[in-house]
Amino acid sequence: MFIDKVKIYVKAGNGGDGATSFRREKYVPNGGPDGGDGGRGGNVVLRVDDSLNNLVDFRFGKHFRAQDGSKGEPKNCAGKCGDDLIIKVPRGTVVRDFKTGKVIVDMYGVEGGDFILLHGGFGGKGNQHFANSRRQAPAFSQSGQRTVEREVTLELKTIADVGLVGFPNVGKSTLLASITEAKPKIANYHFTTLSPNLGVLKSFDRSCVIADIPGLIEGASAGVGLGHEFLRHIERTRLIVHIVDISASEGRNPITDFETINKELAEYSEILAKRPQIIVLNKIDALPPDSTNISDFRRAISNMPDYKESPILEVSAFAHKGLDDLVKTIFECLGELPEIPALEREEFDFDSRDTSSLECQKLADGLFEVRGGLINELVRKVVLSDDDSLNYFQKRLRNDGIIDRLKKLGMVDGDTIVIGDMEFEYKE
Ligand SMILES: Nc1nc2c(ncn2[C@@H]2O[C@H](COP(=O)(O)OP(=O)(O)OP(=O)(O)O)[C@@H](O)[C@H]2O)c(=O)[nH]1
Ligand SMILES: [Mg+2]
Repeated sequence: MFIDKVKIYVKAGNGGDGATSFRREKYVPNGGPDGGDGGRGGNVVLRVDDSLNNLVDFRFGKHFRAQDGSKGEPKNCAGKCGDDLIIKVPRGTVVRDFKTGKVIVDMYGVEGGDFILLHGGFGGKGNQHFANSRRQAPAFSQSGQRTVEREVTLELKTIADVGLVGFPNVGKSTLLASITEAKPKIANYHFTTLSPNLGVLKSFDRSCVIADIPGLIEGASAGVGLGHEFLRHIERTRLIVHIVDISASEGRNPITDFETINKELAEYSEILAKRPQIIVLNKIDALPPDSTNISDFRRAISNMPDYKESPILEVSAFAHKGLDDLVKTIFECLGELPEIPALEREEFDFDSRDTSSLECQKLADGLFEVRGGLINELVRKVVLSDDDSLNYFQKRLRNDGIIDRLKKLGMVDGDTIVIGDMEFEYKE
């Protein structure tokens, strides 16, 4: 089974809570605070694995959660950090935010092969940090930072230098098998190839990767046949080898075939349609002796401004004719073509540590609730058992516009505000 697009759920680990504890020693009746910090939550890390060429491993396991950090402990012992969760992906994987479709990372361009997709939450501070001259026995500590789950899509865009395109049955797979060590399925019916095949073409000290994809037909862009989804796998190629059955063994006109495929390429992507092409006229062994197909084709191409400079080669993939010239031409063309760059990250906020969402709601008369990352962070940072902090907290509620939003919902003096598992009264 070939899977090249999946949606997965990812969550970095929560930070561990800080500990509240006091030293206990013989002959020391009131030991000072010694609560250790919570551990950091594990990161979600994407790692390139060059032995993978498919996303089939994601078929069942779609939820990925890194380990939470452990709680802090007495005696100033910090909690253990959560383990990172490593997700292995093929090199050509493009990762997008599911909701916006924006690119988070193109693993093709990741140096070293590891990318931190989501960072684990910070550990909370233990009570030892909150002691000062006025407050010698702080009975509170900070909670760890909570992380939220995100949805991302993984999309494989195979990495190859050359892409083979053409109608079904024109001999794409036969050509791949003739010039590389790949052993694709070859048969005399349409859509023999159901998923991309890769082969490495070697000639003296040079080598390149060739991708053979399922055949296209008219209307592929509208989903006819196998559709044009597989063109994703030749998007990164620098060169297209466009194969035509010049013997017209199935009764179609080779010139129209050529135009139809180019039209489908353009429907998929203007950029792909402009990629340089080598035109391969295959099945010359099957041409009737008096056929004018080759000269007709060459004449037609010489009148197509976009293609008249394209090399045209006459071959028989089946009978191994003309293949040396083709291989030579492929390397000559590739020598002049730059690498296709990796996709750039698109600017947008993508973080496991939600510190900005805010939801205000009226639960009942005189009862209002505030939820979301913004308020969670505020609660976490402000130590509520401390009077100074409580004042600061109310000030922040005012400054961040939360009080105004609640007032718009009808809150008045004396009403109750619920935040997480605490409640307090609103005073004008
Ligand atoms: N006579 C002749 N037949 C060929 C040649 N190349 C391929 N064929 C035959 O054409 C048929 C289709 O070949 P494939 O290589 O499977 O064609 P394809 O383009 O990969 O087809 P799909 O995977 O269905 O898109 C097979 O029966 C091949 O033996 C050739 O040069 N000459
Ligand atoms: Mg094939």
